[in-house]
Amino acid sequence: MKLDLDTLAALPPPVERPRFDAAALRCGIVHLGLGAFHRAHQAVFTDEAIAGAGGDWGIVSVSMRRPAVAEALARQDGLYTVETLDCEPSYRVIGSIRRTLWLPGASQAVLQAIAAPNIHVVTLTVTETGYCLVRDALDTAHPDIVHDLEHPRSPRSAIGVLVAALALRRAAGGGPMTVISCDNLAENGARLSGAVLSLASRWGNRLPDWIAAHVTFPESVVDCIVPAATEESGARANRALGVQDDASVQRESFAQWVMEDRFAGPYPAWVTAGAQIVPSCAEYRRLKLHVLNAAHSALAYLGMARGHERVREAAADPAIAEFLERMIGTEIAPALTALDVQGYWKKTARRFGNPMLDHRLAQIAQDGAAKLSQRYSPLMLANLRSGLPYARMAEVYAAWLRFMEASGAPVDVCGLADPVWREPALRTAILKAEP
Ligand code: CS2
Repeated sequence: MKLDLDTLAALPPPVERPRFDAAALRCGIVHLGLGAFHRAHQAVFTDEAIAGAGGDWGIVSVSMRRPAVAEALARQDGLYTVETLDCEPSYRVIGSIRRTLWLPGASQAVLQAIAAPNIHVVTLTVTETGYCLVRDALDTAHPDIVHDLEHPRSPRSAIGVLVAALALRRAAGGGPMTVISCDNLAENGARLSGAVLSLASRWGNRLPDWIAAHVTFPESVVDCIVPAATEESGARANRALGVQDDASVQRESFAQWVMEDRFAGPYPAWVTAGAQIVPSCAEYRRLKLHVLNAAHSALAYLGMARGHERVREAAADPAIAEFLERMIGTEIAPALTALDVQGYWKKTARRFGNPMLDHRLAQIAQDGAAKLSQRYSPLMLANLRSGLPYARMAEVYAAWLRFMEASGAPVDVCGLADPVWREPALRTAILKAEP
């Protein structure tokens, strides 16, 4: 027996079920990037918003690369379990994802979904590298962008999808739309809109003007620790449900979603689900990116070098704990003036220590060049200019370089877009840092 709309009603009582009629729900959102984070975060906020305030806010969720999750969810009528790992694990079936698509197999359906009049919001989790940026501008040499320039109507990148879909929406006389990046990039809304407008300018016909007049790209800050699902976490969910779920995810109980108040049209009652809609995300983003995410990357590279496998093990290593305390106290906090860095870090360190979470350092170590350039680079440049220390931040870059070397992929620092490599003092500090 598998999880689907037929088996939903018979799930054992401790398992929470959607508090709305999932079968009758219509869609109002398209999401690009059907990974575990989306299922554990935006889809849960949306599920809660629908339960609390109603509305046709089902999600059409698009898998950008691999078909497996889209197919598993399709077999399960879009239903899947979120396992929340606090003192006691708890299980909740989410009903907000109503339709799944696999971009390479259904690009026309994806574009039509975004252009449809019932869709008011597009959200994205396509990772730092999915924006195809180089030095903050669209990388027109990126293979996916090269492809999308040649085949604009069957795009491969998230940027290409948005541009083609917005062209279609305009042609259909479609209404305004809000596009929300949910990735860990500074000013993710402005970066996304810059990339979209830049690609749209290749379409001619004043498409950028139409986009500028009809589409907004609010900044958003997302936070929830979502270790990749494992065989064990899948088996725990199946045991709790008593039926098979091939798309379950695990996460911590904490979740935050802060959005800049710049909506072009209607959107779900996410605030009733605990999201914050604020005039500016800057302070939330600075703490999240330069404290939590920065510490995560440090734990990944320093921790793996010392033989650790999981975040909580690396965080409990006294040498690493002291390194983090000092880096945050003497290099990061002074750069983030007027923010309660120490208070935020205390709470974050507790989350990292969660004994129930098996968050693997190797997961965080992925895409290091893009992550470090967001998490550390702006602070290192700022500290260099204002005479503040940056040696420990440089050590994290050095640990990343050694990690790459050990994995057989040595890095040509001169070829990297991150501006730290173009500052001789920073480059020297990194290359000279001892293990
Ligand atoms: C992590 C993030 O994998 C990583 O790089 O730092 O995914 C982190 O777990 C989330 O941003 C927490 O909200």
